Amino acid sequence: MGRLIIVSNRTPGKGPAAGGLAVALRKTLAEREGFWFGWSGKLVDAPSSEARFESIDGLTVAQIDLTRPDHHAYYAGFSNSILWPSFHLRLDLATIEGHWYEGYRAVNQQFARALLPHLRPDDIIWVHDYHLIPLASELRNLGARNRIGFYLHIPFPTADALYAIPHHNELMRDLSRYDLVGMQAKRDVAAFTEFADHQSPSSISGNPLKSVDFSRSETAAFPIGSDPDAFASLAVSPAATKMVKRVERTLREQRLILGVDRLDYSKGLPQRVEAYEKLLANDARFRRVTHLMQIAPPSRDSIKEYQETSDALDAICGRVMGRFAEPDWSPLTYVKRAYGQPSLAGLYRLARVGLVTPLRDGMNLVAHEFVGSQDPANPGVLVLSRFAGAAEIFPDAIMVNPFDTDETAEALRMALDMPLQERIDRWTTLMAAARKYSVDNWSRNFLERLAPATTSDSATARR
Ligand code: ADQ
Repeated sequence: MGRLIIVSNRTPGKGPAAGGLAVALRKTLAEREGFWFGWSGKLVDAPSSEARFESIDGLTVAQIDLTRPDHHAYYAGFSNSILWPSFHLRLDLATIEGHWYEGYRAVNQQFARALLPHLRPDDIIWVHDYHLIPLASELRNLGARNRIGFYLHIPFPTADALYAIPHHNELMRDLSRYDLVGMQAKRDVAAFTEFADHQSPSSISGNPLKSVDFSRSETAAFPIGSDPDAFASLAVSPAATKMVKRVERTLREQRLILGVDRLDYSKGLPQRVEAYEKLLANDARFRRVTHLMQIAPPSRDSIKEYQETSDALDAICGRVMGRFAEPDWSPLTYVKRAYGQPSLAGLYRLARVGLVTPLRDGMNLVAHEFVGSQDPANPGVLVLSRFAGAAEIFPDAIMVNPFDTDETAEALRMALDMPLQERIDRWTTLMAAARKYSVDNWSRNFLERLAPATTSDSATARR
């Protein structure tokens, strides 16, 4: 079995891995040998294509440094001000500066040059996310013949949004040079296929994609997940219980509605608070007995649109407080900080409602983590956006259109009024789906498809 080389924008740092994804990939690496390659986090004056290897908590990591201008164009620029908003169908928030593409391409070339000397012919390479779409092309241009897979963690855009991206035809050509392209949801594969099919000879003449040959590249959905049983244990761990006790003291008998998200415009945070405001305005019986807690650590805050989202959330939280708070009751808590997984698991379990209402999301792991953390005898209810990839695998959530705050308010009412037996029935099905789509199964399925030899190796081993 060949080694596995994982490539992502950043490599995991020291200390306990923050997310389930990093834990799962580390586990896969430990089983197969190989290393994790990415940017070190350091900005330097002169570009270098020398990778530095080190062992971090038993994981072999190879890193390169980037120059400040290259990093700006590649990361804050092309990746997060063009690709992220366009792939999330927010062209209104995109800043289309075509020249950023050069920095994006240059960094991908630098990754390829630094990685190539360390590759063996039978290494399997697994590239992660929109920052690195051109990496297979750049490696192949340098002569790499390895199996290379790509996984997109965010949604794939509709054709119109894709056309708005500078150099979109090169990016599609880049995708065609992977052996396997993995997407989160069937929705994404359908959008990709529709786009790829346009290049057939019978389509509109002059289509710039006419010459892209997708015949050697396979595209399929591999829905990512969490480790729901690990969350079930974490949720009753001493660290979780400590957090739960603190919050219970201030909540008293109020029922908790919980949101946990990076502070990102794709997550629909102002709309969510507005829906809660409507719940309180429409039905006085929910005042004084419910509490919304929104945990939203800032992210990418050098980008103007992220600061504006933060301001919008500040404003609406202030408005709801001003409108409904009383000297002895506060309708919401808004915390702009990150917490460890045990604390989050405890809060998920304490919540009567998990409010996961992104306007568009690749999968949404918070939905998975919320399901995993519930008490089977008294589970909470998941209110979920139909525009999260998670909607495809969690049909037993209460599904909402997050743009329609009246509908979300009504979903909150249903969730808060839901009888115990219905909560148990819905959760049982959700938990079965969270287990089926666990992060371990995700990585195994992807790698088995990327490197079929692995399948026969493991089949032989089982016999
Ligand atoms: P994200 O946009 O970051 O991920 P999500 O899938 O919800 O969104 O993952 C967020 C992770 O960060 C979760 O593991 C969550 O526990 C953690 N997190 C959130 N708020 C936190 C807080 N306050 N403190 C600590 N941890 C917090 C992208 C895509 C998603 C896709 C994932 C994985 O946008 O659609 O599901 O990658 O592919």
